[in-house]
Amino acid sequence: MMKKICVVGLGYIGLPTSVMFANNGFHVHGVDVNESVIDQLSRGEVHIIEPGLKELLNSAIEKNTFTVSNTPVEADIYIIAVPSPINEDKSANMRYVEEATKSIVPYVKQGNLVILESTVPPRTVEDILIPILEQSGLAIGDELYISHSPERVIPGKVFTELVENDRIVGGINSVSSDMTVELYKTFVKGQIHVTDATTAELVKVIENTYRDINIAFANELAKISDQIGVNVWEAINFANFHPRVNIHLPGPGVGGHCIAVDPWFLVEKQPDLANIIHLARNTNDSMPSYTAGRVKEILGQNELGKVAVLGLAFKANIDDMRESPSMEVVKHLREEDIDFVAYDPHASRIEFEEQVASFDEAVNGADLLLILTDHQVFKELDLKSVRKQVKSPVVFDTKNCISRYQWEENGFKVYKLGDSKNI
Ligand code: SAJ
Repeated sequence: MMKKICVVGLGYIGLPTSVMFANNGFHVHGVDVNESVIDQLSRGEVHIIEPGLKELLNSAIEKNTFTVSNTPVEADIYIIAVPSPINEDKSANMRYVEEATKSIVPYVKQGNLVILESTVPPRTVEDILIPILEQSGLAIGDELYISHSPERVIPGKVFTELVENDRIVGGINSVSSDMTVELYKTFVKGQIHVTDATTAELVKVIENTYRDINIAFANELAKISDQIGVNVWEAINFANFHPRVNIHLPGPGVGGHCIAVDPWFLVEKQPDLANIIHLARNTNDSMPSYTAGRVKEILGQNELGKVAVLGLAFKANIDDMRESPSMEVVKHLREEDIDFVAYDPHASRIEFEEQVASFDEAVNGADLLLILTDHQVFKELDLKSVRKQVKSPVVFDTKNCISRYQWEENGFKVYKLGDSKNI
């Protein structure tokens, strides 16, 4: 008898996870509160750009192993994969996790397993999920099993990483862990590491916190290098030849709803102890205004006017502008009354007044090209034609993604974030 899984939350984790199980011998019922998501999925359309997703979705629909609606159904296993954002004041917003957990209480039965996949503050399973699921009347740990198993995938490589990456499983007891390992073993080829729920919650958060702190270190090095005649990119590159050094890369800020979010969970939990973690967050969040300040200096030094902002997405070659440092930089340029237009080749729609729909419209008559996202297309520009389009040939590359030599060969003055050696 085909086991049934109910996945609550069909975002960039829940939907790929659903279609992965639906193509690996399970019947999956997907639940989302967003009616347009339900409508699109019912028509075999996807609201997330991810290689392989549409094909896997349609093969599951054809096999009739994937259904969607806005309410849960009775199932053997429930997976909660809803957003776990932070509020304006950086506190954890667990509303979606709470609502999703409450929504399955009327359906859970003896012997069911509930898995929380969302990235959450440590102790969420113990302090939020268990009290809610107890309302089902089932004995938690004996009649209803619970675990946490977070994701590590990155957009663009989700289906490879879902299978290849090691996975961590944290059950409230060993039966819960064993059932969860059994489930993921159906497609996970990476090693599955088992621990308790709270440790698993902490592991996921510290993976991203580790990255945030290391990016903050790189950003601080960029600021120092801007003052002492060093090119930070050259220095980091050479330092990383040390067999045990892996310094990350500077940039105009840290975006996305993971690295810029998860460390705040620890700051909120233990504000007096999470000092380096808090300072790293503030350092990374200072980069958009630092970048805007450098733009202002460059404009002043060269008596320049219009800026063409190139790159709005929070990372290369995707269209996600939510939580993007570029949007923060744009806000600072506006506050400084700097004349600018903005363009992103992956943007699916115009989201603000100064945004333009084409590269040509952005660079025509520009005095300064400001590269904020290292999209591949910015590395392959026809520099001879760009040189003719701009009013002044000056570029400020905050991601070290263009060749100084090539651009200087084409008559451009090249600035780079953290490089006061080559100006
Ligand atoms: N960034 C830097 N310097 C760097 C690396 C990244 O400034 O050296 C910036 C990027 O430009 C971007 C932000 O940080 O704005 C986040 O970039 P990312 O490459 O970390 O991308 P995410 O957030 O999509 O993926 C991370 C990954 N976590 C780790 O690498 C530890 C991914 O494995 C997680 O699954 C994901 O967060 C998540 O969902 O938690």
